[in-house]
Amino acid sequence: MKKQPTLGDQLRERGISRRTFLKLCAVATSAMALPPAMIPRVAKALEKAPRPSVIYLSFQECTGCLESLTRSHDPTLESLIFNSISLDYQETLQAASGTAAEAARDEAMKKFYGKYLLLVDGSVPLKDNGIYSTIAGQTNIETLKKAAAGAAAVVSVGTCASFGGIPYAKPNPTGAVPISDLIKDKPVINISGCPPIPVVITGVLAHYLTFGELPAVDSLGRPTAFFGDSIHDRCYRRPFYDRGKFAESFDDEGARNGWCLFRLGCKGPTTHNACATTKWNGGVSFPIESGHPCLGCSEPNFWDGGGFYRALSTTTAPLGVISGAAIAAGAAGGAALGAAGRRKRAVAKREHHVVTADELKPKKKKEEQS
Ligand code: FSX
Repeated sequence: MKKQPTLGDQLRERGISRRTFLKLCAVATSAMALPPAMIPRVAKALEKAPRPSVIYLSFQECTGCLESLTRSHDPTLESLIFNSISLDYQETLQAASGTAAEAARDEAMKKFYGKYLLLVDGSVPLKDNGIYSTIAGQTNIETLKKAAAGAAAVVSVGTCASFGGIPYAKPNPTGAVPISDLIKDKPVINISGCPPIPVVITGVLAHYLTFGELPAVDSLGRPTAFFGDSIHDRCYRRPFYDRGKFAESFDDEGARNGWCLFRLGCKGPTTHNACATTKWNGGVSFPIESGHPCLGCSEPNFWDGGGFYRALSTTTAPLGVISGAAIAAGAAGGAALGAAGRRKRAVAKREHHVVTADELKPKKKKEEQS
């Protein structure tokens, strides 16, 4: 039987030098959020890695996820991924159309049965037997179940595929559900975000290429390397929050001084993603750095989670009370998060609960209370 060429064989065939290969490995290592000491191990694993077949399906979505992936801000990593996988079906990118496209997908599914990686973006409509989204006469439910049956693992790309996203928002007219509601017998990883961060998608793919398995995930099935911290945890405006300095409108002194956007509705404290560290557009910036609050697009129910410009805490207490508390906390010399608040935040971070500013505010010292 003919030996399948490894990734190393293929890169050599394309004239990629050892030096360039090691550079690619360094980029992939950093994209996987691994320390530089891992570069030799990554190089060894990638050298021997087989070239996996990837089938990419799109259901109820806006194509923002694919736009994001193809604009990965690291062209080196993007080319590594696209050179290293065999992208056997992707409706938007493939040259084939009509029957030929479906035939190519069926062929790849047959040839690599049990081995291909299935990427899916968009949610799946269940209402009225799934008639609200069909491709080539097949409902999304049928297409997904058929493709997932032969997949080694499934990657839900974007919030629609991970948690339902926009189609799932009330009143959810198509009965949309996320992929993990339908696929129970395969590993499913969620790369949420509307759209997801390109380097997070490529980082997960690089991990799969290197180690032949999906990376470790959090309680919502997201890779912990990228979703382990909240935006608030890593936000460069965090010191202003801790000192109780908030922008009150988009054009006030606070906004001009780059103060915390919490009172303008920032969902950073309850949102887990890597925007504050990887940033967007080649590491240029991210929404908060551009002066806009985080919308919380990588969390479940983000459309139905309250107004984008309403402060998180207003659901549990009047804004004035919260602001007063936060400002009082700031006056306490930057130690806004008391021990109880820190404990609460640590538990919330671990379990991804929603924590309001009320719960984070420091408890009054005993002598102050008496
Ligand atoms: Fe959803 Fe993606 Fe938002 Fe759009 O494919 S996560 S609507 S960016 O395109 O699915």
